[in-house]
Amino acid sequence: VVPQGGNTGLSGGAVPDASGRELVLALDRMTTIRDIDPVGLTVTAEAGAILQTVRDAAATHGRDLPISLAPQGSVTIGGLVATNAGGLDVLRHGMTRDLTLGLEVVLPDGTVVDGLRALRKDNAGYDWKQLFIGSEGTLGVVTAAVLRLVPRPRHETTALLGVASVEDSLRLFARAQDAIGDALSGFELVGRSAMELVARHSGLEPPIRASAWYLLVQARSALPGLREAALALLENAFNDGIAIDGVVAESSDQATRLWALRERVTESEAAEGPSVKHDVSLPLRAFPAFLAEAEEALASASPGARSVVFGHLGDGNIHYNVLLGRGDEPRHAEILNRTIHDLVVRHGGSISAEHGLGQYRVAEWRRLASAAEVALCARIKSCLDPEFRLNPGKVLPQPERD
Ligand code: 2HG
Ligand code: ZN
Repeated sequence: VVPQGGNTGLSGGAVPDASGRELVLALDRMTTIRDIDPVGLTVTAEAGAILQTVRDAAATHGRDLPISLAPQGSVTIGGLVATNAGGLDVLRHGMTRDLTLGLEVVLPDGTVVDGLRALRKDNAGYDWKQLFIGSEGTLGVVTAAVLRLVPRPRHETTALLGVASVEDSLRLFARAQDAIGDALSGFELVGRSAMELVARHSGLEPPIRASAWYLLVQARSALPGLREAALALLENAFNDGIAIDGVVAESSDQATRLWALRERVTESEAAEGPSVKHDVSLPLRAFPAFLAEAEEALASASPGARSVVFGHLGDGNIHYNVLLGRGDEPRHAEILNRTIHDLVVRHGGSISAEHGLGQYRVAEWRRLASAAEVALCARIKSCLDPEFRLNPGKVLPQPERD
């Protein structure tokens, strides 16, 4: 049984195999928003409810569910929880796990476990819901969730900056933390090649000078003064030679246009051709060395391949995607994939920051994770789903079938 949400995942976690023995379990008729508590700041919604719909419903109370993903018109609550989705609001509000207060789950044996408690403090027993968040439908089917809401921030500012190096990007991140403090809500990176794809396939150009790297810096708060803080950040960065060029949005329309430069990378990359995706996280200080080594490895593995680098630098998560060169074969993609992942592990990182293992990363995780970690996960699986009824072959390799 393969549970499926909005079908927007990038790791094949909701895709059945072609054996003819797998059933897709669509939850798209469970769309009820069962409750919104604008004072207690919670929403209780069923698995098939669409993220955009839930955000719109929360907005009528002046509240927001702070999860932003480009395909939010298709993404479902069940899919968000099952994959512990990240997105563009993680810097401030964490991943879906950090927003999940309660779950209703159906176990592989049919037991319905009702843990839909809208409580911030609940230390009664094991916190079992954590097992299902990010389990990619392999341990149980999430049918409803209680998620945290936040007050909708009244003030918001977005800046786009051009910088010459990743080192300078990290310097700027430290400065933005100092200048903007808790209001810093986004720190995203787009490399030159990714920006060029957005121009070519989406027709959008950054309104600043061409740079090796672009940074989108966002601040949100109930209190005013953000624009002034962003302008001061920019000015100091120019004066100290850290930023090459930059602009602070003057209206929410302009901010939306700046964010489109970031949000449309994935579709522009797809329009360019097939790519190998690497969704990696690293300690921030490891990024300069990792990127330099990855570019070297890329050049020797396949001279025609091009990297498309972008992502959530403030969260320590970038998408190091590679467009294959003409004449590259599947074996080139495989070698590249391994080489990049080896580098990630050497620098203390993870080969899946926010996209999960699904089916595409299972073998790589098995190759690189410690035997003890894999065995522990296998024990959890066999305890809850000994017959591999749920989403076989995802996260953990599927045992041989008769
Ligand atoms: C994003 O950050 C998504 O835009 C998609 O996680 C990343 O296309 C990708 O590799
Ligand atoms: Zn991402």
